[in-house]
Formats: sequence, C-alpha cells, structure tokens
Amino acid sequence: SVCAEAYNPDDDEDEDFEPRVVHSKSDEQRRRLQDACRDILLFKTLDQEQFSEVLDGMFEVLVKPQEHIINQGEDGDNFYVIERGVYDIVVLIDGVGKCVGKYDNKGSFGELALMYNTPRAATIMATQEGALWGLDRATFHRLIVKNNAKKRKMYEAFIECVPLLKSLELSERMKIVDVVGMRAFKDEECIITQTKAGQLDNAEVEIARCSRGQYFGELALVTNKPRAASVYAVGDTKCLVIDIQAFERLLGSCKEIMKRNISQYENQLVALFGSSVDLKH
Ligand code: 1OR
Repeated sequence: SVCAEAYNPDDDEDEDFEPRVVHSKSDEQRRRLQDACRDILLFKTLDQEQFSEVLDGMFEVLVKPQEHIINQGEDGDNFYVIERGVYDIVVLIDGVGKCVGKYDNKGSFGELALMYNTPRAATIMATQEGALWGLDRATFHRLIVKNNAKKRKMYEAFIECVPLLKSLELSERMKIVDVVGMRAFKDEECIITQTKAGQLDNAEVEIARCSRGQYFGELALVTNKPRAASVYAVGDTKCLVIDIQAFERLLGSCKEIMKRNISQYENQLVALFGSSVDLKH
C-alpha cells in the first residue's frame, strides 16, 4: 500500500550523520568571525550550540577588486557573511546587468539558492579588497534550513495577523519568516536613532506608540532619507527584524501601502507642531 505523509524536516535524519565540518581558526580569527556574525539575522534564532557549530563550519575567503563571489544563474555552493569590503548586487534586467544595491562592510548574502534550491538570483561582485566568511551548503542546510521549519511554526500565527502583510500570499509571508531575526530590547533601550544633520539638538517629544503587529523603521527604507525619528522600547520588548535587501526583495509590493502611511505621519507632525515637515522628498 502507499502511505502519504506530511513532510517533517525532523524525520530527515540522513544528513545528521554526515561528518561535522570544522575549519580550525586562530583566536584572532575566531574573534573577527564572531564580530562579523553578531548582527546576522539568519543566526538570531539559533540556540548557542547551533550557533557555535555554524562558527566552526565557517572558513575565511579573501577577495580582490572586481572578483565575482556569486554569479547569477549558477548553482549555490556557499552562504557568505561579510567581514569587510563593499560588494555590488548585480541583476540581469532584459539581458543587461544592473546594479540594484550594495553591501557596505556588513551583512550577508547567498542564502536564497541554498534555502530554496534555486539558481543564484543575483551576481555579487567585490568593488575593493575584502574578506568574507563562507559556510558550505550542507552545513547551512543542516543548521539554518532545518531551523527555518521551527521558525515558521513559531512565527506563522503572528505574521498572519500583521495588517501590513495581509496583502501577501502565504508563501510570501513564509519567505519573510525564513529571513527574519528576533531581537529583544530592554525598557527604554534605543532601537533606532534619529539622524539630526546640522540641526539644533532639540528635546525629544513622543509622537506615537506602536504595539503588537505594527511596524516601524520603514520610512528611511521607502524614501532613502535619514532616520526621521528615534524609537525606544517601552517595557521589555521583542521585535522581528528584516534586513534592507530582504525588505526590498520581499516587501517591494507592500511599499504602496507604506507610502500611504507617510501622509499620516505628516498629519501627526502638523497636529503636534503646527507645521509640516516634508518626509517624502
Ligand atoms: P542567492 O543564493 O540567490 C545571490 O545568490 C544573492 O544575492 C541572493 O542569494 C541574496 O542573498 C542576494 N534579489 C535577489 N537576491 C538578492 C537581492 C535581490 N539582493 C541581494 N541578494 N534584489 C535586490 C534587493 C536590494 C532584488 C532584485 C530585483
């Protein structure tokens, strides 16, 4: 007889018997690696043991100007965390390579082909000398992709009730869950700092409070302008965090909804200060 069973990643034990890859490192290398990985969102939901296995599995890669670390269309071999250097993100549009963004001395790339078994979605090119930390496909799969199944279970219900994400399909929402990290903030901790270019350092005024299911931090990403407000935790809080490239990739279709909110922000400012600040231009 034939028995149909739902896929359970925990049953998929084969690769657990694969030998663990350990690339030995000097204390100094390990310290640099740990620094580079501190803010990597994909690692933010791993437990300590998993995280230290990830660090064991990583190896240093030095790159030269113009070097292609990843070529669009190829199969995925490694995931990369940036230690230093500037990298262009180049995507073929109508057959022509176009630079659609860059990584500036921080961040990570190369997760998509490994997570979804797809060809590389972009070319990543070093614009100067740099250093990366690579993680091979099998280790990435064993530690990160498997953890994603747990993440989906944990955050699915929450993401369902975020109004901004209502317009997305389930599969799109799950892709967001795959790349978010969780960050906890203590009461009064500063989450975002307003950029005050050449202005008088005025006293801060509370203009709004966000709670469960709401979002902040999108304005600077939508308008490419400096941070327009500071954000502080009220009580101990937990936030799901998405990085800018994933934001562009996954929430591009939500930008129109977010833009509508900008006029609301402007109205709030008028109500408070009697004058408008142009947030959009
Ligand atoms: P990968 O394994 O597909 C290329 O190899 C990597 O570039 C990819 O994983 C991401 O980590 C990274 N679209 C697709 N991939 C991107 C993008 C991107 N940005 C970075 N990567 N877009 C640009 C968003 C700023 C959308 C372009 C249409």
